Amino acid sequence: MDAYDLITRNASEVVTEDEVRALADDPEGKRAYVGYEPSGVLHIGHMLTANKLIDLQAAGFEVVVLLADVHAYLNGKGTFEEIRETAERMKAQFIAYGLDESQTEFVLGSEYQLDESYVLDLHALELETTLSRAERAMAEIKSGDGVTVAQAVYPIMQALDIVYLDVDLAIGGMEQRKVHMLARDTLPSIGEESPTCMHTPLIADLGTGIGKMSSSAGVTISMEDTTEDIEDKVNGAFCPPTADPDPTDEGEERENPVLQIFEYHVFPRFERVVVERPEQYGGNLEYDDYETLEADLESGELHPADAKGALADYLDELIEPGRAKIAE
Ligand code: IYR
Repeated sequence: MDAYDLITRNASEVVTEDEVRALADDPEGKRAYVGYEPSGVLHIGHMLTANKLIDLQAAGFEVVVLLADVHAYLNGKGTFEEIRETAERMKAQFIAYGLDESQTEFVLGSEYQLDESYVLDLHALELETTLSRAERAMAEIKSGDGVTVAQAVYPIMQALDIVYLDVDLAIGGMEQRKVHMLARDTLPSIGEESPTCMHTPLIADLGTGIGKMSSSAGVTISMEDTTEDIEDKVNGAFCPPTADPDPTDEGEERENPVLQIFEYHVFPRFERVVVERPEQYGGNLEYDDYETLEADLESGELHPADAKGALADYLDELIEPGRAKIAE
């Protein structure tokens, strides 16, 4: 796989392709980052962007993980003390998950976001941003009803992080895209460059295939899950024999979350996927790429129950080191 393909694999959106191609041509010393609000334990959403960071490390990028304590505070996630404790625990879980400690810079937002120059630049950017734009940028990020002033400051700070962390590429899930577009539009007004961004897909709700999986509603998979929890959740997942299920009768779009997790979590981390089956049902199936597994599910060669069994095993393996870290 060439550097551009590795850097962009499984991305939903690349802004812009030309800009990422330029970075891929000479990745040495280039910096990419993801920011996370410290909250709870690592779940499958964190792991999806972490997979992208692992790809970027393999492509030669320097990787920065921002543990966004001030952002979590502004979004009502607790006291600073609680948030910082959570940040420490999440850092250990990221390393257990596979982010090489010697190649990853972990930064706490409060290490620089309270500096005078940052605060003055923040105010300059506030002058360039309408309240309605900040509110729109937060639509898929804010917690609770309504938008507080704190939550309106949040995306403006996120834009400024790209400058202060000196990164060449900002990564986030698709729910971050409006914040990144705000950054692209407003940073030039304070004399900074428009940042290059890349967004990873959102995985649908495991049980229904509708909307997006979230830790606050419905079923998610996290590093707190036992092997049995994972088996139960995956067994109960929506998995029709297609990657492109029909919408519901009410017209809601649906995805196949089992296939999505194979595509975005399992294949990026394992060279070969083995679906174990007794000899009487045709014996084991082996896959070197996602597309062949998808085709076999569609054709009926691979039964959803067997696909789920394999998925639970691989997810369990991915989660185990982080689970052990939490238990320490
Ligand atoms: N908005 C993110 C957290 C976050 C991301 C970045 I990239 C920042 O620079 C700051 C905060 C979230 O929703 O978790």
